[in-house]
Amino acid sequence: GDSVEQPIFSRSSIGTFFQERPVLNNPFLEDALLQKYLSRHLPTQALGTVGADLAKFGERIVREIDALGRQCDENPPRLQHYDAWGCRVDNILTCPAWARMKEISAEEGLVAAGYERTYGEWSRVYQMSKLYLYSPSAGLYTCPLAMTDGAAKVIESLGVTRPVEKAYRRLTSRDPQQFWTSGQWMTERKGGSDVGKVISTFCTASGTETLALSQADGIYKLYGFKWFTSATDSDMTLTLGRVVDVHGHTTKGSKGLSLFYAEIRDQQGKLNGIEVQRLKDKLGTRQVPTAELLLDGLPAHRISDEGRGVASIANMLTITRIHNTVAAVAAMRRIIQLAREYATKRFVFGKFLKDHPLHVQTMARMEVETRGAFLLLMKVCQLLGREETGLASNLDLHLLRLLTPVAKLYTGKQAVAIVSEGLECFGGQGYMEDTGLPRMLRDGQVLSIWEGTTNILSLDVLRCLAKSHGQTLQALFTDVKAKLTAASGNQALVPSVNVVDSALCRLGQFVQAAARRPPSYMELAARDLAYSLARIYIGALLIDHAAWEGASHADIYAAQRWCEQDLCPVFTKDVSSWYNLETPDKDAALVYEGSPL
Ligand code: UCC
Ligand code: FAD
Repeated sequence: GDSVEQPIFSRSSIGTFFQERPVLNNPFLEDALLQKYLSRHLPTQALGTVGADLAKFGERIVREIDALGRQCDENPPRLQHYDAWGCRVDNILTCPAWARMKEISAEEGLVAAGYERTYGEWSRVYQMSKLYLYSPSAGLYTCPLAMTDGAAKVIESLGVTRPVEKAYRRLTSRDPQQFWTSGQWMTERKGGSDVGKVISTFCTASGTETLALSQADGIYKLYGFKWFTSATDSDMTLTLGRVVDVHGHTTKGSKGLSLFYAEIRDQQGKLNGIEVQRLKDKLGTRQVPTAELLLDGLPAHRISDEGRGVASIANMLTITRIHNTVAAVAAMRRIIQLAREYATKRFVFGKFLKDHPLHVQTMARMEVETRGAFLLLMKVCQLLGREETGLASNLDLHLLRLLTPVAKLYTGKQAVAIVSEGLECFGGQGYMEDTGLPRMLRDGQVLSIWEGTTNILSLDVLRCLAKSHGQTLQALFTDVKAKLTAASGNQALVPSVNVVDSALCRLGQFVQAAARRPPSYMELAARDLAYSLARIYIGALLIDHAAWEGASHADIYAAQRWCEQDLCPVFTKDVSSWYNLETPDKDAALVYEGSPL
């Protein structure tokens, strides 16, 4: 046996082995797919500057930003209700790292880049690529940035005129002294998903109860209670309220909602008719202050036509849902980046983790999911960029509308699964808070809840299919078909092309059959339909990427592996028994068995 000369576990001696920790390297330089995507799509002149900027930013993330993100996590915001002299102040106190993130966001143009449009139709791809590198190190500063971007988009679409001209300039500024962030206050106690409808025998008032009282000078004062308001330390907000007419009446339902712009603090820095009830005690996203607010005469400008609140804020939802997708895909990519690095250092059963085929298979499965999600994200960003530079075809516009909720709902769920698997790649250490890893899972869980839950977004998919009378779906079919046709000459991809083609065909048959059923049928199918669209479209994107001349064997392999899974869940289940009229009762009986209800 081994001869032991000196005891290594005694008194202050705690052993000689310490596991090498995972190290974060430049996330841009280690992201083969992002680099390949940019070299394939960006015009040559843009590629040089964009690539250099992303490489430099990647370095800044490693050197400076990642540590700031950790500090935001370790020093969550606090609410100070009263000052030392007993005056009510409702100060939300954030840490210096959070303030620094605001400066960095301005300096790096993390919102501005989307509006400067330096790279034409590729400007959104550039901006979102930057946010994608930033997100896992950002200490959730991406949350206010998402809403800031959304607010700028709403203002741009409604017109950059008084009273929101100044706000637009500040939201899109690169000057840290000028830069503003915005909130998005939609949710009230009666409804987050349902901000407007709620008209039933159980409930007479509508989801949003905030009242907007018109003032002599043309502005309004808002009275209400906002149940969730994130990044409440923002400078301004967009919010919904119900205008009270001269007779003291409001219009019920969504048709009574208008969109308002409000500045949160006055010239002296005091809250403008707002009381902060409390900060939320959250599972994750603890870096971000999320508050409950009493609006007690908040001065606000109505910026939509009366009753067009929901439709007007929809532009904000599109942008924040894309940011949500960025956050989801970025979390997946980061956990894989760290896990594969760790696998070169952790030595078990006589070899490094990277030499255990079963462990590598686990990471390969995560990688395939992440690649698919990444290509879907980039497609949506590309479409947004085309729309904003007037280059979008009708097909592009339909695809943007459809793929935005599809990407948000699909990647939100994927992120939780992949990050959870990713934590396991570190064994017990993946569960230890001070590694910084568990935070990723806690923060990931919100991605399927805020900005529209999975079911709400599945219903949004149905809404846009219905509103376009099938044209949106047709656009997706046309685009998938074109990608498959272009790739069909590549022998290695033929089986994958056939699988996606037949899934698309089944989806078409399903939708045709569903059109002859009552609407309740489609409602029950909504989530499976959204998943089918996501999986089929991602399959087409992976194939399209793999068929590109610059693609690697790994790109081809990723496409093949994706296509091994069930791409069309809506069809492969016994649909006639799953989505029919008896199902809700059977589901309810199953769920409520044993419950007193
Ligand atoms: O959660 C929040 C902030 C979290 C912090 C920020 C994180 C950002 C990500 C960061 C990553 C790190 S803010 C709260 C978010 N809340 C939601 O997402 C609400 C979820 N609920 C829905 O989306 C519902 O579908 C509603 C509220 C939109 C449903 O309302 P209605 O009143 O039932 O809607 P209608 O009647 O169907 O539609 C009203 C109008 C229609 O237009 P018109 O009147 O012209 O026919 C719709 O076509 O709004 C239009 N519309 C849309 N248009 C509705 N949804 C959309 C859409 N998605 N795109 C375009
Ligand atoms: P509910 O609508 O009560 O949903 C409960 C469940 O019912 C969900 O599973 C949902 O999918 C399902 N469901 C609801 N309706 C249907 C339907 N028609 N068919 C099938 N299933 C359905 N909001 C803001 O406005 N601003 C913010 O800054 C903000 N920040 C947030 C921060 C955090 C950390 C969190 C967790 C939430 C935040 N929210 C914010 C609120 C968030 O947007 C809502 O909580 C979310 O949209 C869900 O709304 P709800 O809570 O009313 O859930």
